[in-house]
Amino acid sequence: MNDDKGRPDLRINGERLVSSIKEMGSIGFDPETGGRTRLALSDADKKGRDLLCRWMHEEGLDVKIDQIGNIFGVREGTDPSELPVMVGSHIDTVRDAGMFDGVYGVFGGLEVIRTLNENKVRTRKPLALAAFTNEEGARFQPDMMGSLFYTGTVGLEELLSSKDENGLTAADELDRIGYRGSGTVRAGRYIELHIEQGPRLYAEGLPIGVVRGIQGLAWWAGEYCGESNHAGSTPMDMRKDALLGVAELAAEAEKLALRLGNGSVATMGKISPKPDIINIIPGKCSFTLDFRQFEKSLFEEGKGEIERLITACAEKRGLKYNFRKVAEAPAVVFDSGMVELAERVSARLGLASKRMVSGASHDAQFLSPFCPTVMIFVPSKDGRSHCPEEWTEAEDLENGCNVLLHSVLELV
Ligand code: HGY
Ligand code: MN
Ligand code: MN
Repeated sequence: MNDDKGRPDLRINGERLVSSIKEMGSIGFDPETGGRTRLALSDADKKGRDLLCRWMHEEGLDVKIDQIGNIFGVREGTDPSELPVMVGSHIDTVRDAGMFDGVYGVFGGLEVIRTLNENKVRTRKPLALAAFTNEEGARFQPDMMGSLFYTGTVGLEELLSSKDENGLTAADELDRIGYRGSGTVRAGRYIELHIEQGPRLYAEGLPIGVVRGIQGLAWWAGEYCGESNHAGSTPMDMRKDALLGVAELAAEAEKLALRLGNGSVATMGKISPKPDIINIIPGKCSFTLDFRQFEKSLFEEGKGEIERLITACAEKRGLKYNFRKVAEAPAVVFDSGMVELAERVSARLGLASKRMVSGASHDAQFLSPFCPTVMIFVPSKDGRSHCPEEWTEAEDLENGCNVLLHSVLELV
């Protein structure tokens, strides 16, 4: 059946989409926390990859794995000289994650392909489904490793030499789970469907966000070194407490984000005092910092200030310090034609949308300079994400996936 412009008037199968997301959500599930953990290149990530590849094969896709473990499934078009329209996201998770972050974009893309297949729709251009390696950066930094490699932004050797906290390299883990390949698929355009992971769509009761850009992200890992000593017998004015220096740094980073304003955010997500014992003054303390901002000059100012604060908070207490930047993704503005396409399709489907900037980083951030790119967001209940409470209603998942389907149909 076609619409009045001759386009196939299809709808995706919402129940099938939700059941696929739930099946992936059972991999790495922890009943105690209610979350699931599929850190990149772990056994759980391998199980998730195996499931995705099986489903890709069942849809007749040509599955290719590249040198960093990115998975591509290609549905061929009638004109082999055309570059594919690519859709996708990631299936790795943070620790104790919800089931939608990343998976929605991958299985939303798979649902589009299933819908085209069951309706026997042939397209001129190929359609490629991508699952990028280590988008989250929860185990190996930098995050968005798969798209950094795919777009040639960072070299393979540098990425593969990244170590997790146990000293295991990405290269060894990629080999261990059997996902180091040699294929690739070039994208002509890229669309990433994702949950918003923030509060705006849910608060405004809007079903669709059309993402016009993504804010810049910078991550650091550092360590302060002072002196371990007895908690009872060391007077307060004779201490070199590394944890206190880090605590002050966390508070200063918050003040900085508030002072810069304009959506600036700063987070110390991880600290690790040593020896981590109740009656010992922490002689060492490692930490991470995450700073984000959309506007270029404020992003630059914030990054400089963070590095100044790391130095100042250590020196104030006579602590030694070291730190390095472990990830950086500049802000991007998406292709206006792709943004307008997603808006037009939403309106045609009777779905209200708003243009927005993404607070979270995504592989689309690196695909964007490489080929015309856009993202489609759906609401996250109460703006919760990167936690077990992450939730998106089935109707919203279905709506977003229909916007993806019809955006794809206009491009292929
Ligand atoms: O935005 C994030 O923290 C993630 O790496 N995508
Ligand atoms: Mn994600
Ligand atoms: Mn995430």
